[in-house]
Amino acid sequence: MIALAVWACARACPASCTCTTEKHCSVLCDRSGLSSLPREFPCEASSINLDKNSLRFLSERAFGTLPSLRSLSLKHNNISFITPGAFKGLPNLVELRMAHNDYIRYLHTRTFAGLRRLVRLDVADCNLFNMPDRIFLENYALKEIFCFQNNFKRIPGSLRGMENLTHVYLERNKIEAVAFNSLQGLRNLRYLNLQENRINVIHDHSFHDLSRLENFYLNDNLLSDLPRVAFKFLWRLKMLNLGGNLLTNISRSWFSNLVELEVLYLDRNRLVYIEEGSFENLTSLVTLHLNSNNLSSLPFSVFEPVYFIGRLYLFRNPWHCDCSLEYLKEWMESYKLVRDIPCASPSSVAGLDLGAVVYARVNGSCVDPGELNLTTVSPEILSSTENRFNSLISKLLLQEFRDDAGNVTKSPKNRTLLDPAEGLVSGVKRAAVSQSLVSLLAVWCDLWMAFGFQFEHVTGT
Ligand SMILES: *[C@@H]1O[C@H](CO)[C@@H](O)[C@H](O)[C@H]1NC(C)=O
Ligand SMILES: *[C@@H]1O[C@H](CO)[C@@H](O)[C@H](O)[C@H]1NC(C)=O
Ligand SMILES: *[C@@H]1O[C@H](CO)[C@@H](O)[C@H](O)[C@H]1NC(C)=O
Ligand SMILES: *[C@@H]1O[C@H](CO)[C@@H](O)[C@H](O)[C@H]1NC(C)=O
Ligand SMILES: *[C@@H]1O[C@H](CO)[C@@H](O)[C@H](O)[C@H]1NC(C)=O
Ligand SMILES: *[C@@H]1O[C@H](CO)[C@@H](O)[C@H](O)[C@H]1NC(C)=O
Ligand SMILES: *[C@@H]1O[C@H](CO)[C@@H](O)[C@H](O)[C@H]1NC(C)=O
Ligand SMILES: *[C@@H]1O[C@H](CO)[C@@H](O)[C@H](O)[C@H]1NC(C)=O
Ligand SMILES: CC(=O)N[C@H]1CO[C@H](CO)[C@@H](O)[C@@H]1O
Repeated sequence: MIALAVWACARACPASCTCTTEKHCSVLCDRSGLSSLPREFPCEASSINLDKNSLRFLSERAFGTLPSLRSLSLKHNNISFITPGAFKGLPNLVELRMAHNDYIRYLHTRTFAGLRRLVRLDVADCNLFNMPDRIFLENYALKEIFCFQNNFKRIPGSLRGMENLTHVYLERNKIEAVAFNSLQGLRNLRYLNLQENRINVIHDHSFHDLSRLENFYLNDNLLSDLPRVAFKFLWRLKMLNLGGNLLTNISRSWFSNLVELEVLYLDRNRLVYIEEGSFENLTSLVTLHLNSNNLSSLPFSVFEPVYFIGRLYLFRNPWHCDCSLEYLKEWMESYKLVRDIPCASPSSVAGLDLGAVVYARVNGSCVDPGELNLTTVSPEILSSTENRFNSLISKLLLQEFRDDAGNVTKSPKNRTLLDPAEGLVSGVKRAAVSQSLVSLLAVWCDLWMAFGFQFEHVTGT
């Protein structure tokens, strides 16, 4: 034994355990095949580890009186009943871990009686259905509660008013709603995890008291809407995860006060519409996840007046790559913080990444890529049509149509591409297609045959 000064720790060491005295008296009884508790522990014990045994039952004062005990771990046993007052005699216990006891199910109001110094409680994965409202009445010091992976259908009422709580883990339960008073009084909460529940409604003012909250997980629930000012008082919020819900519209009122928010997840929803100014007050934002939604446009005005230059995730959306997205292309090029913006429309650029779309300019203003309508053109031409060329062709077409309308303002360089070069294309039904279109396609085919690879290079792919 290392230190004779605390020999008592070793002396009363239970038969199936190891006791170490390196700093404090630690009693290690994990994986020892215990089906009941040892009769006695060293009275200097500072921590006891009983993980991975087959304990089934904790009687009153199950551990006797251990005034030095600060940490007790009972994870991965088969405890199904805890007698009220089981932990009496442990007045200085700071940490109690009981996760993964699959048969606990219910806890008596006086289960944790006497644990006045308890800071950390872990009852994750215990098949709990609820906790009595007054169960934490004597646990004034409690700061962190791990309750994930249980069967709660609502946020336990016992948490209400626990002003000293800083971390609450309630992920992977069956919570269906957040009532207006569920989280009342949690003024020191920094971390709240409600992910992977079944929350479909959040009542007004539910988060009213969470003014210190920094990390908030609401992802993978069933939310299709949020109260207008849900997050109004969450001034300190740094990370908000709303991914994996059923949101379709983002309201400008939701995030209007989140001036410290750095990361916002809105991925894997069904977003089609983001109201103007929705992100305008997010002056600390570093990352915005909008991927895997149903967005076709992202008006610049959603960011105004803040010029957002953080990372922007936009992949897996059916983007409509007209001139309204040109600013995003510029962001892609100037900041390298945006990438993967697949265009679903207009058809002339469908399948291209926004980064590969070349916007034409007429007299300085951007010209939208057009819808391609080549149904009147022969199949051979259609089949040789490549997406990357569609972009270019559509622009040339547009330019040509403008010329037809009488506003010819091309530079000589661009103009030369439009010089007539008839007769090269066979199979085009001239009757249905304008003369200029024919000449254009002719030039295109000509160029394709002659300079295919160089051209491809020029179009920026
Ligand atoms: C665990 O406890 C439950 C209920 O008390 C019992 O049905 C089950 O057989 C026990 N499992 C083991 C491995 O002891
Ligand atoms: C919070 O902690 C303080 C100081 O330890 C204590 O006086 C107070 O009663 C606690 N509040 C609650 C609701 O337990
Ligand atoms: C979403 O926004 C669109 C466009 O403003 C509107 O027509 C629609 O009613 C909104 N849907 C919801 C659920 O608010
Ligand atoms: C942004 O903050 C300002 C100042 O607090 C406020 O007037 C404005 O309404 C906020 N914007 C939004 C979209 O709520
Ligand atoms: C995407 O939005 C369009 C309307 O803009 C709608 O017709 C379509 O059903 C939506 N798709 C999904 C998967 O929600
Ligand atoms: C192009 O710009 C010039 C000078 O700004 C202007 O005079 C002309 O009307 C413009 N033409 C078109 C087609 O917009
Ligand atoms: C394409 O042209 C054909 C024949 O002119 C017309 O019937 C069809 O509606 C057009 N399609 C589009 C998408 O404009
Ligand atoms: C062409 O330019 C004239 C003025 O220069 C303008 O009135 C007209 O709208 C323009 N037409 C098109 C199709 O841009
Ligand atoms: C006036 C005009 O459309 N100029 C364009 C000519 O082509 C070059 C390269 O494709 C463009 O950068 C110009 O804007």
